[in-house]
Amino acid sequence: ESEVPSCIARKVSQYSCQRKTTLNNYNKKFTDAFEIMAENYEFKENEIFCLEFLRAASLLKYLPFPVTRMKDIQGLPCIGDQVRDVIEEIIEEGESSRVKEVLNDERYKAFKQFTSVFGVGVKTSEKWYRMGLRTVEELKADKTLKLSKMQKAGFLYYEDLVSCVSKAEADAVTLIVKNTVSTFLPDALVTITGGFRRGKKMGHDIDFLITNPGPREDDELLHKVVDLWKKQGLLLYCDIIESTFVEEQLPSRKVDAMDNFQKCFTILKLYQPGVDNSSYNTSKKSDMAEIKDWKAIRVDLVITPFEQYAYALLGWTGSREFGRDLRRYASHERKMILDNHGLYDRRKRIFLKAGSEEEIFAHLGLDYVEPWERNA
Ligand code: 8DG
Ligand code: MN
Ligand code: MN
Repeated sequence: ESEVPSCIARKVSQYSCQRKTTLNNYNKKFTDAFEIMAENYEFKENEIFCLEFLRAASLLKYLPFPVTRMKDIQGLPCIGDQVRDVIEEIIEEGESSRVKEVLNDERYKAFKQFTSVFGVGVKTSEKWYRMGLRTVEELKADKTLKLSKMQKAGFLYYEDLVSCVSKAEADAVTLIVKNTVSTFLPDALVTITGGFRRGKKMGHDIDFLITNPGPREDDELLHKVVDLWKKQGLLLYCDIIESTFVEEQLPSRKVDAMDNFQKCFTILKLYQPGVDNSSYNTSKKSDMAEIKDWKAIRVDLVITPFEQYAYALLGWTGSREFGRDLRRYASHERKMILDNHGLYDRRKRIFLKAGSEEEIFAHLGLDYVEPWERNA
């Protein structure tokens, strides 16, 4: 008994919200392969197979040991036939022929490039692929493409946006966001969420939740913040989505619910302290391009009413898979509906209030999982 890892001695839950998943992944070889398979199915809009591989990836990220034999995955949930085949190939051959096929697939390669542009999803990629386009270079060169404002920004800042955001950059942006918000609402609470709250050292963007304790709400806050950044020349792109929240409305039962908070998807200009332009500005710069001393960074800002803050925090902290499983667990195991605004008990027909994430886990009858253990 003492030699058997606890995750095997006890039955492993099929729900990632009942598992603790840190960033120590002993099975990257497998989970990278699964994520490529999942992405390919996402491009094909096959949600079922996509989720099958994402769930398997989450499960292997949780295992506290590297899988080396088929026996290691015996009795574990979330391992379907397709997943098992890929695992078997990787164990035996060191790599999977099915994954290699995907990586060499013309459609996958094109979609992978297209969707790396901010504002480009599967639908747009499909259209461009049918037009015979294959690479981002071809997209950039094609002046006949009708682009949204978002996609235009996506191409304009492409190189910066595909290079990941570091923890140091996230810290620098946090200071800017906190400073700006506090000039308008000194008591407002600004919290970093998303991957950085889970302890990641890199991200594709930086996510913030903003709330004002107490009764006062300010619908104008977000507009004031972005207006100031605009004036300061820091705002490269901004799309404000107004709140569509309706009181008393039942939480959304969709598994991948987007919420109804007022929010803003932005691209900010972050000046980089390391880069010094001054010597270039004084010397002969006629034949010398000025060094770019800033980086474009994707920043999401979400405004929440104070009573919904804990639910918003839980939802926006992710991971995506963790959030999906929380909602699935709530509805399948507890007859409750969870979304980023609240938790509804269908048996008691009441909304359950929560002032902290701990209280939400308690409402659901789940052990608390720390943010850094939600990397499912
Ligand atoms: P990354 O940026 O480091 O790549 O990862 P992430 O921080 O985990 O992903 P994200 O796409 O920035 O989203 C953060 C979490 O927020 C994610 O678990 C899903 C959740 N989320 C919501 N609502 C919405 C929404 O409207 N849009 C997006 N993109 N994410 C949302 O709860
Ligand atoms: Mn993020
Ligand atoms: Mn985000």
